[in-house]
Amino acid sequence: MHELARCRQDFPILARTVRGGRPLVYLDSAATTQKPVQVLQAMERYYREDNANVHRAVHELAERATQAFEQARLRVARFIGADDPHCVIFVRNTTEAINLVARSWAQPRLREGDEILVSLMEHHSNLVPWYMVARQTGARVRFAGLLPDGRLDMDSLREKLTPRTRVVAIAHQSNVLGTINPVQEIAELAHQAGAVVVVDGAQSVPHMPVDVRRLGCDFLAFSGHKMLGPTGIGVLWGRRELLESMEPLFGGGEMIREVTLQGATWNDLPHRLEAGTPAIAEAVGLAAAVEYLEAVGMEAVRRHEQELVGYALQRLGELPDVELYGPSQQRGGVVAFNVRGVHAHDVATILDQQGIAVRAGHHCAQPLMGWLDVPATVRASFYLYTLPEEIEALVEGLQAVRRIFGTSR
Ligand code: C6P
Repeated sequence: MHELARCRQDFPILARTVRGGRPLVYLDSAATTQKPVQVLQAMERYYREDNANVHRAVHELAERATQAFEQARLRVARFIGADDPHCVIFVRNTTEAINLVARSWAQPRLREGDEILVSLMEHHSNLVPWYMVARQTGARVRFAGLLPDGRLDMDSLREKLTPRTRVVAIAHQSNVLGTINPVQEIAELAHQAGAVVVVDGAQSVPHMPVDVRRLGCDFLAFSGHKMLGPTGIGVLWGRRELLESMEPLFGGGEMIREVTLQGATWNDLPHRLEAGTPAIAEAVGLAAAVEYLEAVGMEAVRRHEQELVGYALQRLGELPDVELYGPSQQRGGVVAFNVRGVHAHDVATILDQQGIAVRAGHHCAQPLMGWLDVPATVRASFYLYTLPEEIEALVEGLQAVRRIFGTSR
């Protein structure tokens, strides 16, 4: 259980106190993770020593900045098993990555009557962009259903997958239920039906080994800030032929080959999809985060979270008024729950008074809340620096909630 406990000292923020001197218990890593000193130092060093714009000038700093930026691309590509670093497109976050696919790949290709298949557990970032495409093209968004325990209903997915399905867009791991979806199998089915597979890896790439060759998907989207990196940088990986066929969404500097009085032609990948000055220091920070994760080992990260989530489900399951959501197996380090008779926001507020940071609300997954038939849930989410003692603190915090609201029997 304590295999990764030594990591904690790398995260200065975890040593701070909150709410008048209480130790911080940070259980909101699915929203954003904390950053180790290695990432903070890499970014500071970049700004102190190498800062310049990339791909533009010949001076030494420009060369160093360009090299650091492209090294970051290489490192990220290797991390997800991508052979070609040019197929790693730096964007701001998962949301931007999925919107880029929706607008640049899907929108020009889809027609009235075409179908986009998503699941009932999608984050709005993997739903709203598809609604937007549907609105523009007359295509229809369809939903694969869930089994009562919160796993994806594969029969429902097979049933909804038709010759009209052009896109299957699916979360690798739910940010609420923690469910890990069988993306490899889904990709095979989708490809047999002739659809393109977009994987929302926001909650999987940070928490388990992910290899795009093994997944068999066509696009993978994820965010740096959810994997120890800074905000402002995310990744869209795509198959080369698909990325090359995409009309750029943004025009401007760096994405062009030539601009004349008559028009413009586009640069090669990845630049054609990265208009303007990119998030250079953030890419450097993301590379340091990847280096950190690789040193710990993604198998070890996954193991640690499996242990934590098992422990959390057991301990929270012992509280009579707590209703837990999501499957017991094949889930990541996320536990969503409600305390019967108490609104999720009240639970989160009382926990916060004790220094425990959780998220409460619909978690940008309103269709899923509808399926659960609740307005909101509380969510505790873990990472490599989370300790079992913090789960104990959560249990104690929930006992205080039950005392305050008189739910304890
Ligand atoms: N979920 C959460 O607290 P961005 O905001 O673009 O970095 O990530 C969007 C996103 C997409 N898909 C999934 C499965 C996600 O969990 C998220 C972000 C955070 O659950 C913030 S809403």
